[in-house]
Amino acid sequence: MNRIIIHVLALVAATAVLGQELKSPPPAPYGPIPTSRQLQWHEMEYYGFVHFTVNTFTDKEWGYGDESEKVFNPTDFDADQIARTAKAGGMKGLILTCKHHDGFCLWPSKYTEHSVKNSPWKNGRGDMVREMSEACRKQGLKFGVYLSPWDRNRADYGTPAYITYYRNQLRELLTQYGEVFTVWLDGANGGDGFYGGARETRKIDNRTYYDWTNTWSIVRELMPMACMFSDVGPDFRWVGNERGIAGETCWATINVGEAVAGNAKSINLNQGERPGANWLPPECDVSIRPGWFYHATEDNQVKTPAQLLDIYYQSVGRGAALNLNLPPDRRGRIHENDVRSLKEFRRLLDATFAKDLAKGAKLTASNVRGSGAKSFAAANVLDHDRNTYWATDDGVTTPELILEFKKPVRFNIISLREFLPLGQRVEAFAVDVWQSGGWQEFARGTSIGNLRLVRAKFVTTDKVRLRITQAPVCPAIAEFGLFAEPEMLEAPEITRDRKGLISISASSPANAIRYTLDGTEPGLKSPLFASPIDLPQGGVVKARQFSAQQSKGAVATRTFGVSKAGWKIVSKNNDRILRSNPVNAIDDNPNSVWRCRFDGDGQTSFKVIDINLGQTMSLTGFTYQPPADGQADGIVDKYEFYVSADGVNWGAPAAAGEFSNIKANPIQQFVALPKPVTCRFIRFVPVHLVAGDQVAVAELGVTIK
Ligand code: FUL
Repeated sequence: MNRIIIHVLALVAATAVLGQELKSPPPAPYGPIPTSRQLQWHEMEYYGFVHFTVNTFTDKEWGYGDESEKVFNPTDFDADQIARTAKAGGMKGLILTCKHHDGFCLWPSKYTEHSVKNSPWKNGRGDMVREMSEACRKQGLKFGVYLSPWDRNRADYGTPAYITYYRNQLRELLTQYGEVFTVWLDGANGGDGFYGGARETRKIDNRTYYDWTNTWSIVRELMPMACMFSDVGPDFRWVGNERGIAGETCWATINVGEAVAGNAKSINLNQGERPGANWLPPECDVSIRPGWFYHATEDNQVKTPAQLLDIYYQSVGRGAALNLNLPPDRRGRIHENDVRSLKEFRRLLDATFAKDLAKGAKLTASNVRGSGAKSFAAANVLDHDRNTYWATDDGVTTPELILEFKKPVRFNIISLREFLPLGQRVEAFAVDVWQSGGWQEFARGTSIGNLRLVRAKFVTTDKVRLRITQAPVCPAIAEFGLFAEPEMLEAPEITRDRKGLISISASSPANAIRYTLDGTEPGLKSPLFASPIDLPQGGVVKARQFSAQQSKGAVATRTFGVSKAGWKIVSKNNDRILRSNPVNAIDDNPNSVWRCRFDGDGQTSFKVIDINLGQTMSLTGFTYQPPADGQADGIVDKYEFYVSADGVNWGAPAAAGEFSNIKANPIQQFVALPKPVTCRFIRFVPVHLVAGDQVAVAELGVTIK
């Protein structure tokens, strides 16, 4: 009897809810909407890359494809340490470079000999893809695969046979290693390579050669919930740079049109497009170090926790996903410096987002859909559930929501999320705070999408107002939060002037700066910075601020080559130098750029930049820094480097080669000479440019023994 009553009551309740829902159905979706696999991917927000291959042992960013399998020999590979580091850093998954452009496979593929099976690692019996996938699962991380389409090792690259090879490998990866959350399909292709000994340049038509539609269908068949990356999807897109930064306005939608991977110039990858025909949200990929692969020379250039936070706010905080690369070193472990930085980054994130100050606020919405229907109530924005949302009646596109607090709250971050199954709806919003009896604008923005974090100056208030200021349809807001970052002193700025003197500047004169020159972290016992430091041989400078209360700030690190104080440009070919001053190339200021005419391929004897170093030195390497203005024009990607005792006799190049991946990642390039050379003059010869007809040099430098 009782059971019947309960059933009847349940039925009555259900009908009431249904009745209310029928009166106020959910808003109709707007524009393109995400698939269920994209929704799953959106929830990840932050995961990592693991770049590991022969490059780790040859100190390259792009292997040529002719590397012997014998060079691949990690001395202490530890998949668990890598996965643990990622987990401790807050990541939700890891994507391994199972095969990079050099073609070397980290698993014993049955389709090639160019793999771990012919390496000394575990006497050829190891399988790194297996170890990494298992270590990820142990840590509760999802596992993803990077399988480079460009293969500089294969003799058949460029022919249909290679496509069959590629697809066979993809099948191996998707059938032998359990669940895969992402398949990362890179668009890079620099043309030349080993190609089974042909050593030539092979141009493929990236619109047709790979026949992507049929490769994608393999992924859909074998791993239906895996999301695929390329410049243009099909599931998520590249953000257009390798700095990890999405546009301030960043739409999940875009018009793919005719664009293909490696050929997506026609569309705005960084900001997306609105209106856009495709739901294709961005992933921000960036390395924790300057390069994608481990180089010991970059041990002091690991991004600081503060830099990682800036990236987080400009990627995850703009609706994109963050894919942060952790490159294992030659042991096969994540280096201590990277572990330390990542851990502190995670601590700062947790300290910020563990407590939502909006919780408990009294809410007043200017409108709630269906005369206040519970399923669309404003309270849904505070429940930390991305599947419930506040929505307004159709036609109410610019509503307001007021949060009132019993006790004032102090915060500097707001967070907003839309209910993605209904599409990206909001085009602009603002947040006001109640100050001295009136509303004052605290922040404003455009796109929201998966997440929008606005980081501003701290404010204390007892009333906050969210205003949706532009939307073509009624909004559907899943979350609204208020957070406070732990206060942290910024890293000081370290600069070196033309005379070679190093200065360190504090953000406030009340703070003390302490520094080290031996690569260790500055502490309270480290020397105080009082006057410019002379560092003629170059080296590593680390510095941080201490407040009057002795609380310590973020560490700044800069690595300097030999001081350029006594250097002179002695190129005779001034007729070829365009208006900018050649000194810009040796003034230690990467923001000033020397541009001069370039005569193109084959003109390798053309002296572009000759420099008198002012004294005889024993050089171990040189550096070339391209401009960081985001323009490909003028960036050198093939070079020759000469040395001379007298500036007259030069001989054969001391080094020649490519600056690989410099187009997508225009960072300072370091070239180690095969053996140290004694000289007083150096000559840098650009042999090929990424684009344009003017060479651009932000800085040239040298390293010595
Ligand atoms: C690029 C590649 O060329 C780089 O080497 C790196 O793998 C990066 C993530 O993608 O396109």
